[in-house]
Amino acid sequence: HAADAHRTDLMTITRFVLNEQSKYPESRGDFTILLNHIVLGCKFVCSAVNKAGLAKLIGLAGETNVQGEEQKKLDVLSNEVFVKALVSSGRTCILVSEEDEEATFVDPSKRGRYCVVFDPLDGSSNIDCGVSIGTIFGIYMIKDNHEPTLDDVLQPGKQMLAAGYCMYGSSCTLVLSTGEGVNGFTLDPSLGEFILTHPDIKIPKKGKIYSVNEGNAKNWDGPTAKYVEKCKFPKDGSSSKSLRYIGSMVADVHRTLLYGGIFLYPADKKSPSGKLRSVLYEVFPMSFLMEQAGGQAFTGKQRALDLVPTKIHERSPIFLGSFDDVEDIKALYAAEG
Ligand code: AHM
Ligand code: MG
Repeated sequence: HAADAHRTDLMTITRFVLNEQSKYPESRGDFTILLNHIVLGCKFVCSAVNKAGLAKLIGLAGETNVQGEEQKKLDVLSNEVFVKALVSSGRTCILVSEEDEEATFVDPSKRGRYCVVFDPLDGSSNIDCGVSIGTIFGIYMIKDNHEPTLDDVLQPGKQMLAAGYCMYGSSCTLVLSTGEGVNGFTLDPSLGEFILTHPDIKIPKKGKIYSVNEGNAKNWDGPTAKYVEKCKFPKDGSSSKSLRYIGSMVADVHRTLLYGGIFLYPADKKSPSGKLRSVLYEVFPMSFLMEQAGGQAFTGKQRALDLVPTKIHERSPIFLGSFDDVEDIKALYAAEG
């Protein structure tokens, strides 16, 4: 059809969220405004990431610019962009960023009821070789009009109102859940708008891919080692799984969500609370999305979203993905006792 050549009824992310929020009569548009500011941050970072290679080529990175200021590293720049966008939304009260040791308490004059936890640019060590990187975020709301404290963000992931990530890859994709399923939007660079391209994402019940840094195998615990062995040498006659590991959590989780399978960042004998993944701004948002898409997320001990963090930069092992695949690793940990 000629008419199909130009889609004229575009579902932008703003329109989508406005529609969703209008189901709640008490909604005053605050969430939509907050989300618009997050989207702005994502567009800014997308544009900066796309220019990163060029900046290097013309000798900007790490050097001083015309104003005599040192060129900011992209992760530092991204953090500043998100902090400013979130504060200026007038809808936030507490911000927790991977880049900042302390939480930011928003000035009372600009305060709202949302708390945002985020990793502004995850996987930034991948920038120089052009591998996909991303922003991850989770959103809580403080209960009543009390003075915000850290306890408002030290909440289990199941209390999140919304979570999402933006992947800066071959295209710029924003995946979002407000607790009613998962939807994916792709940035149309010519419009500067995120358009709904992946409505109601459901993760396959079982997948054919496992994703883990196998270089750490010597430090794995029994259940993880057994699970990966089973992926490679299944004893039940099923075919072995493929290994895919990008080393960029957003990209590895995005593939897992769309194609199915399992992503593992297991415990490590050498550093039991060592690198692992951050609870607030990595484990919780990704687990929230997985569950909303019909998958599961497990820490090795419990449902990931039940974890109660005791500090803002707390870390945890994580196993997430297709329902049946996570079920298998849960069984191995249960057998261990
Ligand atoms: P970063 O926080 O230093 O940017 O690293 C985060 C990245 C994640 O995106 C990815 O899942 C993980 O580090 C990979 O870690 P490893 O190199 O241990 O496999
Ligand atoms: Mg990170």
